Amino acid sequence: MLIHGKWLLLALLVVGMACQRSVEVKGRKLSLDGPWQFRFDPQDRGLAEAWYSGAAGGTWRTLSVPGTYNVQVPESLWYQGKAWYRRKFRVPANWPTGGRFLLRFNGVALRSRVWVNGKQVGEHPFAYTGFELDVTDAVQRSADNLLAVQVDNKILDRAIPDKKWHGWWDYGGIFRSVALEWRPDTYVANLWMDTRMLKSGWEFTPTAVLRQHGTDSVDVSLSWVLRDSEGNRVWEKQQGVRLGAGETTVSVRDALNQVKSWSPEHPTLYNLVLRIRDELGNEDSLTIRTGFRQIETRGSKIYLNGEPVVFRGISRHEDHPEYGSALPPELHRHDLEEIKALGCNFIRLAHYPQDPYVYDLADSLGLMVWSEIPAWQTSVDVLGDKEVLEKWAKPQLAEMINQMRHHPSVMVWSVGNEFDSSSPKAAWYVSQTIDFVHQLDPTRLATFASDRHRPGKPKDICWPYADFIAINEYYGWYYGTIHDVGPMLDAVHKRLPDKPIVVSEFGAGAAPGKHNPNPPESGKDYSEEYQVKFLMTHMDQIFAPERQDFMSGAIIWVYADFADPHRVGGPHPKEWSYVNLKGLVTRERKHKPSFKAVQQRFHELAKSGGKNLR
Ligand code: ADA
Repeated sequence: MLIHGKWLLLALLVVGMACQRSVEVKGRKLSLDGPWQFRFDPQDRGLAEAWYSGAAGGTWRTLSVPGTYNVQVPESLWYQGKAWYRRKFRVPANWPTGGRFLLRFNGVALRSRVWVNGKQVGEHPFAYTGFELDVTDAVQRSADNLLAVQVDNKILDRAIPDKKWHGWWDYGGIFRSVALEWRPDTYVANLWMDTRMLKSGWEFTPTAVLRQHGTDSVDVSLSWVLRDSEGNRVWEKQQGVRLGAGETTVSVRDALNQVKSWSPEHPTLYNLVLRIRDELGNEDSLTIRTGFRQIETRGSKIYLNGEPVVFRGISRHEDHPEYGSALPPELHRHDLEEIKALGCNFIRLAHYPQDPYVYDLADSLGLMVWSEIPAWQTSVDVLGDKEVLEKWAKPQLAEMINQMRHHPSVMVWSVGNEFDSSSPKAAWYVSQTIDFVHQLDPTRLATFASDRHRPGKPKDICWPYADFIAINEYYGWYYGTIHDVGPMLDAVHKRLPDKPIVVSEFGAGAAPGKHNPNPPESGKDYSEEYQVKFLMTHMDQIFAPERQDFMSGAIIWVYADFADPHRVGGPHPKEWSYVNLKGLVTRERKHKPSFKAVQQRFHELAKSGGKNLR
């Protein structure tokens, strides 16, 4: 079990299984979190001067990992460029001989290269998905090893995200956990379970990726076991497979009558264990927490486990003044518990894959998840480039899906946010990426968030490719009045009557303590009262009984205020420069009045099945 800090251990004792990490490996694990040496490299000298080698002199300071240097070194808030981390580690003496050493990084922003003992062992171009490097050939067993990482948070021109990205801070550094893992030569590299509702009971398809490092084929026996949360065995299966060198994907399919489904109201979880044993008796196993769920669209509605579902959602960034993007587990837990208490059944992880622990929390608390790659307002010239699709979009989507697909809470994969979806280049991107997502994971919905819905402006032409229409709207903030939402939704529905619609963003800024007893109907008022009025009026229209046939929910922008390089000048309050103020809570998580107002409305909506009773 992977445990982060004392607090989680405590919580584990209190609520038992609800706090477990969702992936458990049988091998050995050495955490590499803690103090690392660190050095900025603004002139990009590190590579030529071999800062990855033990001989690299110069001044290195100590920074704690996970962390982001933009926050840990206050004068570097705006730093964009290269920086280096290094630390020593020793393989624990009691670890088995032979086998493989894997370095596992949960997130290094924005891009990274890794060396062990002076040898480059890999690189990773994406900030928000994890990566694993097989470092067996570089690691020494009974001496110190030097691990060095070059990071770079300079934004690239033709990439995802690209230079148009300014939606949140481009925090750099090793901002999520790092570990060294030992596994036998043949091991379970990934495990998930797809599920499908039958007339009675569920069909399920446990699937594993097995990795075999020898050159010859080996015979391996597989033992699959599914247990309920009390540890009772509800299903098992044995099988033999012959594995060649490299990766093999193995699936079994079966059906069960007596299992409970996963839903936000009853987030029932199961443990799936795959144990493998080779001819020589070497064993490995991987355990995941999983659940039985089905999300689908039929006509203009979304269905969860065969019943119409209405999303009561909120978006959330990974951001805090003290930690930047490197939130400690207790803060992730705090946020997701508050979001649940707000009456949400849905969370949009905006605008990038978040810490694996966030998905664990969503599984156990009962929050449906929207997970997205950071194609944030990406230029359509970039999105329309075949090379960008192959190098930045597909692999980033594949990493997100392969790393998070075992979570029963995940319902939506998003291919991006607010690019110019009225352009044919964007339509090509959306059709290609949504096809790709469906091929990889046919059990989830795929979409993107669109802002091309304003009357008289160029129209979205990408919606036909998406499983449902997701609309980011700010009527009464950036344009129009707070009363324009309903007519816009009706117009979109008229154009595409067979697609469900979800409002994927709506929000207004509120500066803490700013008051206006008579808030207006439009404009950037920034009072706490206007934020409440804006959100309530929008929800009146979105959840109106006459829109029930095509509306499947609303996702508020945003849970907490966050650092945003774009929020400066104009009507934006000076004392809140660089802070996006659309949170229901401040960056420090202090409630604004909107929190209570939304809580009351979401609880009413939960009771009425998503229909306004007012
Ligand atoms: C956009 C964007 C969000 C956020 C929001 C805002 O819709 O998708 O990331 O920046 O605007 O606050 O204006």
